[in-house]
Amino acid sequence: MKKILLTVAGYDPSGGAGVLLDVKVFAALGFHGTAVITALTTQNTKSVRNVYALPPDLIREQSLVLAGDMKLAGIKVGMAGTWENLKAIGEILTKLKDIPRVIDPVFRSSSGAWLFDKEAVSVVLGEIRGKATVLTPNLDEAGLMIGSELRNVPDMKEAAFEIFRSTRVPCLVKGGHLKGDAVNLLYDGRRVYLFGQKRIAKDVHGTGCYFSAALLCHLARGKSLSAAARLATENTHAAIRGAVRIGRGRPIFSSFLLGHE
Ligand code: PXL
Repeated sequence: MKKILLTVAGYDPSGGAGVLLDVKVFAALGFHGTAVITALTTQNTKSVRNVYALPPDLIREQSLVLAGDMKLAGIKVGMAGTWENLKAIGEILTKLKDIPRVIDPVFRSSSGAWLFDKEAVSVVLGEIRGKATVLTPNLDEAGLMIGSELRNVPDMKEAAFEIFRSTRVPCLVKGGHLKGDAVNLLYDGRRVYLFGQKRIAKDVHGTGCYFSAALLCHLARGKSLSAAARLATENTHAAIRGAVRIGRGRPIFSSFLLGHE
């Protein structure tokens, strides 16, 4: 039987990000995917129209009903929607403390729409303290968490240190939006690791979701955090190559044949 992973995230009807993408990545890497939805969005490959967060009790109920039945091998948290939802998710993460837990702190879409309470961003650090295996902010999200803009690898390193100091959770800052090559930086509380890839000139929607979902798969398979981060970086790079335009907007991950042997 396949191991079971859970994603707690938002619903993007295009399938380009959120729970639909996560479950596809889980399946491509050999897992059964389950999904608790935190918010519905209306969007297409061009932009996000609206975000409708679900109430925190509904997130609690979806998670408890599921976890009461089956053994989960790992959990990934994506878009929470609201501060109240993040608190409910925090309770779930505390209950599931013996399995790999990846938190991708999604605050804003690439097209600029807010996917989380703007006012609550700075207090997120306290809520997730000690509750995860790794945090995977992108440049923008890490910058919002520490209150300064990140432009280069030294900035990413400082941000990862500061985020680790205040959360006690290892931090991987995704550098897909850097100028020049894409470099992911991991600080696991002891060492800094860099995972670089040549930039592919393609603005793909859902790369952050893809990376954190793949990272969870490798952790659930028993890889160390640095080995899992290296593999997930490679998977994401291969997948970006294969991304396609299914609508009139940005390319998304649609074919799952590449890079998943
Ligand atoms: O890529 C961030 C993201 C995550 N989750 C959902 C989204 C988006 C961006 O649009 O819609 C559901």
